[in-house]
Amino acid sequence: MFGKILIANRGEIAMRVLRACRNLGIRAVAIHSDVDATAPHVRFADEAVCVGPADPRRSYLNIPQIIAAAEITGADAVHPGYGFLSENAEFAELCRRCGLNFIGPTPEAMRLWGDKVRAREAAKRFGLPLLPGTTVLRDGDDAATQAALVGYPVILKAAGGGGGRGMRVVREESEIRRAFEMATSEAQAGFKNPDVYLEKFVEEPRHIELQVLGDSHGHIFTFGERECSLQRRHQKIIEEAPSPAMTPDKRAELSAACTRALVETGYTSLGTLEFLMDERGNLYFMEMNTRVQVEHPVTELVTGIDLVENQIRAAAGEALTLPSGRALGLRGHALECRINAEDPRTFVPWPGLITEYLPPGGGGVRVDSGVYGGFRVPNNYDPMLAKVITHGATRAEAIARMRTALDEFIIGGIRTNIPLHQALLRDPDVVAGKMSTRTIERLRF
Ligand code: MV4
Repeated sequence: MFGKILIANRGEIAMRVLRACRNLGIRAVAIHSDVDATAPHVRFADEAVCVGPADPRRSYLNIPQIIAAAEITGADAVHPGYGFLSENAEFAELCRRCGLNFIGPTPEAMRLWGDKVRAREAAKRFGLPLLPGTTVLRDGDDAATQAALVGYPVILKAAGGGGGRGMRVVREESEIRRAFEMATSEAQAGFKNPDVYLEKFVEEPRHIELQVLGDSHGHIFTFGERECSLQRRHQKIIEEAPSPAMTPDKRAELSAACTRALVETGYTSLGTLEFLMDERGNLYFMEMNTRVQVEHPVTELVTGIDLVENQIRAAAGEALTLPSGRALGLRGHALECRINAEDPRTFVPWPGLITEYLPPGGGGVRVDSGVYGGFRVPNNYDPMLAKVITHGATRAEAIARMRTALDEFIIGGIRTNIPLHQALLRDPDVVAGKMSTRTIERLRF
C-alpha cells in the first residue's frame, strides 16, 4: 500500500480522499492556492504545500508545481479527485514518468474514453446499447446525408466534449450544414479537436449512470446505477440510488454488458458509464467518466462499499474481492443534495464569509463538507460547499430524512440553494420519482 498520497484537489472531495487515506493508514499531503490557505483540507492534512495563486490555472491545474510538491514531500501517489486534472491523460502520463502512481485508470484508458467518438466505437464493439448515430463527420454534406438517414431531430456532439459541452440540436435539414460548420469551429476552439459526430436526439431523457470499479487483476465490479436527471445546465442538483425508473432485470443486463466492455478494454480503476433513458425506458450509452464523481456517496450508502478506499487499493495493485452485479444486494435508498453558494432562484454564485455554520445530523444523514464557520468561500472555484446525503429503508424515508436535514442546515453570511432543494422535495413529480432533465427549468417556487 502507498505510504503517502498527494491530494491534487480542494473542497469536499479533498476532505473525502483525506478520510480514506486516514482509514487506510496512509499519510496525506494537501495542495492549496493562496486563498485556500485556511481551507479545511489544508488543516486536516499531514502536510500542505501552496502551489500558486487563486487562479486555478496557476495552482490546482499547475502541473509542474504539483509534481514538485509530490517530489518534495515524498508522496508515492497522487489522487486527482474530480474536475481539475482528474481526466487529463497527459498529467497521468507525467505522473507515471516521474515515478508517481496516478490514482485513476491508465493514460491509454483515459484517452480512449475521453474521446467520445472512440468511446462510442468501443461501446458498439462490446455490445453496449447505442442510439442511431455516426462516427466523425467529414463535412456539411456528409452531415446532411447521415442526419437524413438517422432522422431529425439530431444532436451534433464534439468528440472532445462531454458533460454537456460542445452539443447542438438540429431540428431540420435547412440548418444542418451551418450547424455542422459552427460545431466544428467551436470544437476546435474549445477542445483543440474539430471532430464532430451526430446522434438521434432524445427530447426529454433521464440521466442514469452505472458505477464500476476495475483492478489490475482483470476484475470488474459493478455497483448499480444512480439517477441524475435533476440537473440545470448540465450541473447535477440532486442524485439518488437506485433509480426509480430501473428494474432488477434491466440493471442486471446493463451491468453484464458494461462488465464485458470494461474487461475487454482492460479498465483498472473507478469509473462511471453514463446513459440516457428515453420515455419507453430504453437505455443508451452516452459517455464514460474515468474519475470519482461528486455523487458517489449515494452508491456507497446503498452498497455499504467505500468506493474511494477501494479506488486507492486498486491503484496500489491489490486484487479486490467485492460483491458485484446481481450479488450486490442493494439496501434501501439514498439521496444527495448539492449545497451551492448561489442565489436559489437566479443561480448567481454567492461567495463570501460564512458567518454561521451548523450542519445537520442524526440517523441516516451524512454531510460531506469542504467549509466551516469562519471560512471565506473564494469566488475562483466551483460554488459547491457541501453535500447532504440521506439513507432510508425506502425512497420515502430517504426523502423525509432529507427534508429534515435541509430544514436543520444553518449557513449564515452567504446565499445557498437550500430553498431550491426544499422546493424540489415538495414537487409532486419529484416525490413520485417522475423527473427528467427538464424538471428544474419548469419548477416555480
Ligand atoms: C443527448 C441528449 C439527447 N439526445 N444525446 C448532455 C450531457 C451529455 N453527456 C449528453 N447529454 C445529452 N445528450 C442525445 N442523443 C440530451 C442530453 C442532455 C442531457 C443529458 C443528461 C442530463 C441532462 C441533459 C440536459 C440536456 C441535454
